[in-house]
Amino acid sequence: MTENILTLIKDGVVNGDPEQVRKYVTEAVESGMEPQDILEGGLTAGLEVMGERWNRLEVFLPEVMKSAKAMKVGFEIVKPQLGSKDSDFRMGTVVIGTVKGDVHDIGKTVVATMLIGAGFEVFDLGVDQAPSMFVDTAIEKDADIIGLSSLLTTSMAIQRDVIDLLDTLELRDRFQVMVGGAPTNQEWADTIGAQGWAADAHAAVAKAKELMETKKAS
Ligand code: B1M
Repeated sequence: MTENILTLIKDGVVNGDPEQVRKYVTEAVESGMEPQDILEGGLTAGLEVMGERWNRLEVFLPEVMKSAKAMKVGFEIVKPQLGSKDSDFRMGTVVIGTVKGDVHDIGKTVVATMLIGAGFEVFDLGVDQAPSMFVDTAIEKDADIIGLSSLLTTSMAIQRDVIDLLDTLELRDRFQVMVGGAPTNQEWADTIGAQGWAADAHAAVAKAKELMETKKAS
């Protein structure tokens, strides 16, 4: 049953069919399935298929956009299940966004939602954001962590620009910087001097908690 419904969700994303996604994600939620499993085993799995097809030149931009839209319909349904319960307790404050030149927002939004679920206060700037936007908002919100998402090899350099701007403004010690997104890795994070890197949303939550410990200890 679980396998079946996840396959139907995945196929709905692959086919860019929001109604199929809505129907089976709702069914999965109502049956008590873990939101994390729906997200990873169904919704994200569908987009991964599209990424592989794109690499093989089997699909083009309009199909991928349809799939991304269908995925978002499903994500909106599981999102409340991943989000935090009302609480005054805050793990820390994160300003997150996708960097300038990059409009991929799904992974960043998943990370933001998981951080909220883990008790962080999150300010999501959206996509295509300039370094100054991250830094200004982090100052304004007195953030602990700046989270930078990049899905393109060409936009990765903007992650470095944010760190350079913090250096220029002598704010490097005030914020922990976490980077992520498909083309990034630990080596890249080390190269640009980011304190954290995470491969996926699970790892991002664990890393954010670790960065808070580091911050408290310093
Ligand atoms: Co684009 N795209 N895309 N795309 N797209 C990729 C990223 C690509 C790998 C596809 C490919 O060629 N195989 C490729 C990038 C190649 C590269 O540079 N290395 C690519 C390209 C080239 C492009 C365009 C340039 C295509 C064109 O126009 N010719 C263009 C660029 C537009 C721009 O940004 N300026 C483009 C456009 C698009 C769409 C608009 C059609 C659409 C985005 C829709 C949207 O986001 N609203 C789209 C999509 C959907 C994809 C793929 C298929 C799926 C991305 C996704 O949402 N994955 C993608 C191929 C792929 O990744 N397999 C591809 C699901 C998501 C849950 O995973 O985003 O990886 P992901 O996020 C993960 C982790 O990376 C990590 O955790 C997340 C959750 O687990 N993570 C973080 C992400 N951010 C993090 C931040 C953190 C920590 C972890 O800390 C702060």
